[in-house]
Amino acid sequence: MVTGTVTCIKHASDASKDRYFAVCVADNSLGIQTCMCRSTTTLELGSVFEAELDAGTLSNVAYSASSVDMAAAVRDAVGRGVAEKVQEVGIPDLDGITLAMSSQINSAAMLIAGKVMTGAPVIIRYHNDADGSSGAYGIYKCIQGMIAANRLCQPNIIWMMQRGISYSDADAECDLLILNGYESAERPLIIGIDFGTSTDSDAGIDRICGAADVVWLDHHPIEEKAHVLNSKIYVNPWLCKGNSNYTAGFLACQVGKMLYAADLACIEDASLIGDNSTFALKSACGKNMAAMLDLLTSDKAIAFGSRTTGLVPSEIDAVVTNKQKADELSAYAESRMREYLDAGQKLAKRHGYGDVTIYSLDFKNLSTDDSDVRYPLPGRYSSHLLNRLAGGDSEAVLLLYFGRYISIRITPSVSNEINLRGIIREIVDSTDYAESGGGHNNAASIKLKDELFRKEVIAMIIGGVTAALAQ
Ligand SMILES: [Mn+2]
Repeated sequence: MVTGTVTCIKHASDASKDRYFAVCVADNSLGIQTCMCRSTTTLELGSVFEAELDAGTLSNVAYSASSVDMAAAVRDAVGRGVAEKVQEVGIPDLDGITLAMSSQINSAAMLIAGKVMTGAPVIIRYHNDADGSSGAYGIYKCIQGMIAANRLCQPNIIWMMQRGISYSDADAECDLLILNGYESAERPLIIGIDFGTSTDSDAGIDRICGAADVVWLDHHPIEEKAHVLNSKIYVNPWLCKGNSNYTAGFLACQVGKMLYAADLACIEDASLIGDNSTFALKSACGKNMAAMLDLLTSDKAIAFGSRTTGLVPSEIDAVVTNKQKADELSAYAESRMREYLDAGQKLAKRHGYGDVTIYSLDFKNLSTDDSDVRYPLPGRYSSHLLNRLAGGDSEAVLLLYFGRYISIRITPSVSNEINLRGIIREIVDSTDYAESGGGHNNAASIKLKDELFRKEVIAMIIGGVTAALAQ
């Protein structure tokens, strides 16, 4: 016999099927236990009941006169379950930024724990690169650890890989449709990992804020008027004496470890490697993980045979914990990347400027016979190609273009001399054929309304870069 409170109801998409209830069971021996239970008896949100709970199904349900203060029970469980202090990883400059953000990291973890424990719907969106997906995978491992340690059942978490670095009006509409399937005592939660702090997300954020709490874990330079800054919890190293080198995936891992102290060292390093961070340790396991995440997020069909749905962390876990499959995929990724880098090195055009070499390349010239395979993807390939072209310590700029997109990569020492985001902002504001643009100071992109304008825009970027270098 259990006593519980209905804290979330999930409506089955087929009305003839049973409704599902997330139930917080308060019991002296179990503490707080959240379960998605099936019940043939209709229960109301907030009602307190007694019932038999067997294999996820409630039977002999009876409303209970005893009142369970679920809010207090959740506060108590969250308070006991979430660590108070952030963990250090042993890289002093990186740890210093984590410590500076520790109160926000703790607040984010407390909020997530409360939602997870009461079964409220949580939508976690993450950028589809090694950084964003390592953040999702890190949080996933910690939530799984927390569930096991606290004997919770599977919470209502929806994982969504995000193409691009903004939260659009259409994204908000999609999330609202998902949330419509739930009634929950706690407000639903949307978590954004690694997709920018720009006004491009304003419409989506404005729309979702009325229905859900938002936690935003980012490391992109901040556009001051971006509405996402008003999220329930907004965390960004740029606000705490850090910069883009402190990656969003690494940040998400720090939030995760407050929920459960999983060993995320390889995942954290993969996040730093994926975004070319100066903090990257480049450990063997980190490099493997980064290459694997790059491959899986580029084209999940390579590992799973189909790409009809986005990649989710449980799929990442299934691959990385299967040594044979992981080795096979690593070897494939490495040889294919090498082939593309060899070709890119040969075909890139050079525009010398003093000590700095500016390279440009049309990604189309690299495509091979099996053009159905989406690995490597151009944006991420451009980072690898710049590393190859610059070969260690030389200074270089790379413009890689593909269709309407131009991806710009700059080696760290030169990026301090060039206000890349300023150049892009100027082009977007002063022309009517650049649709959008942004990113980091050493890695950014610009999207045109039509490929026709590409030549002109490339000339404008090279003009802006050389003008900055001449100063
Ligand atoms: Mn990132």
